[in-house]
Amino acid sequence: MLLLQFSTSHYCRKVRLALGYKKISFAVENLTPGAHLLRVKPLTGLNTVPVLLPQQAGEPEAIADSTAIFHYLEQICPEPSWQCGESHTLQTQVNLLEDWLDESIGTATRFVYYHFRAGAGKSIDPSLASQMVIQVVRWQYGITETAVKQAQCRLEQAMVILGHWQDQPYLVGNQLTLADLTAAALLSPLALIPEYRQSYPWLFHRIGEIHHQCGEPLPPGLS
Ligand SMILES: N[C@@H](CCC(=O)N[C@@H](CS)C(=O)NCC(=O)O)C(=O)O
Repeated sequence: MLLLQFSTSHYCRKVRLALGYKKISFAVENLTPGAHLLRVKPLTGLNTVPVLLPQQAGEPEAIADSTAIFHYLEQICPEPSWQCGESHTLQTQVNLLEDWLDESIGTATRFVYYHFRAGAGKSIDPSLASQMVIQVVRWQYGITETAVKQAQCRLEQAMVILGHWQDQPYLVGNQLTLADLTAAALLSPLALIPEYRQSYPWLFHRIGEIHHQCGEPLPPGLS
């Protein structure tokens, strides 16, 4: 299996956690943002990574989108499972959480993270090359002051919604699910931002636990 990725992308981290949890061996091909289109678009018709290439006869050539990759991995490798057994109600909760984290919270994290890296967190890498990449990303996604404020509000609400993670190891039911993997990956960029580290220590504790469980190196800020 080959994972086409950006090494810093939290959506690619989500897939690495899933592969690690299932103990599926894989190689990565790190792409350069911008130039990645030449590699990815002919395979999937989309602009985004992660893209998984199963590289096996009889399997699809390429699977785009982290959620579709999760479904594919569950199909080819059911154990260890990340489903909620027979409970349709719990599985629905997992699916809703995963979709919300993917569509809303992963984006909010991106906005807050790149805003931080361009301002108070500039010292993490003040090099011209890094700051140029950050400015391009801000332009590409429309990361303005107003949009960042909205994203911060969404994250504040998310911490309330996910608050029960403080007291229990899993977001839904009593085993690890897609919701835990998705939250651990898509909130991980916040580990570099002191305000979040101070306000939500439990979140980073859970993110660390899940990375250990999946054999994935900790994200920057926690390593
Ligand atoms: N919903 C998608 C989101 C993936 C995504 O946003 N990927 C970003 C990197 S974090 C990307 O490839 N951006 C490049 C672009 O849009 O050109 C997924 O879950 O795979």
